Amino acid sequence: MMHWQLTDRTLDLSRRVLVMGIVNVTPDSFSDGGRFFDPDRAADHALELVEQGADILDIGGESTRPGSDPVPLDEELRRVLPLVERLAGRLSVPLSIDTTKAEVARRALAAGAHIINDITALRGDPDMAAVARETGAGVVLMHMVGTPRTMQLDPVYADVVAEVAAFLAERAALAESAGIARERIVLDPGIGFGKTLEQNLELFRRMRELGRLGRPLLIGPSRKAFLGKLLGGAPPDARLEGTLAAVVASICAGARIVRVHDVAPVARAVAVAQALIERPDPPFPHCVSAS
Ligand code: HH2
Repeated sequence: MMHWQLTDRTLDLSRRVLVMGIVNVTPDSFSDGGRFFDPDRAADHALELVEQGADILDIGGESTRPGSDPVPLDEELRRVLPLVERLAGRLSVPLSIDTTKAEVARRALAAGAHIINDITALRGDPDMAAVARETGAGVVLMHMVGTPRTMQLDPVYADVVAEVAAFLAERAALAESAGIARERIVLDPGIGFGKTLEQNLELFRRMRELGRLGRPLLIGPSRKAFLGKLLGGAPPDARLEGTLAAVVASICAGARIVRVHDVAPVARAVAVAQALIERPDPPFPHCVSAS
């Protein structure tokens, strides 16, 4: 059985692939910057994503698109806290806070969030591990080379999959030694974070190797630039079908959580992919079955 333990509940990852819906309260996110910057609109959008089938909401107040600059603490708090306060207690689904700052995580968790999604895998803020330990939050540890400002300049790997796997194993071990229980940790290879098109594709092709880490995997391919490149330069709003294909490929490779903008179509694709793949008898060839 595969479970993810959060502050006040446990998510069962063995039965269903979970859909994490993205709520960006930012003026500059790469695909939806500015659309939900207003707190009322962000809250409406969050409720809509839950109606569409989101199992988790991931709230972010800092864009991490390639080339982006960090947002000051006060500003990030101003963006995300009112939304967490408004949603916590009103929703049945857990809330994740997408931040690299321990103070943002601490305040969001105090306001009712359940998960810390840290794209630096606890490297960005020396206090983040303590916040996770003290609150009992679920934690997403993601692979990234450098920072969002620099990560796409010239990413070089001898073996991208082996290096991502080694990094995630090391960060998970470090988190555990800092007192964060194993059951609280989910790993993410960080699609598009310091990876060329070829390196992203190799991560998809060999994703099942990351399953050998023995931890639940979260994959975030939604509307990302690698899809635009595969689709002849399609802009973010023309990458839905590409996102669906990447989601299905991820599920086939064993991913248990997918982080996406387009919750309704992804939830439908996930339901069908799971029905196809996870029939144990006979199992769908070449895919990893959780059952
Ligand atoms: N991708 C983005 C942000 N946070 N967190 C995890 N764990 N995995 C991801 O792949 C991931 C993430 C980037 O997407 P988005 O939030 O839409 O864009 P922006 O950073 O421009 O707000």
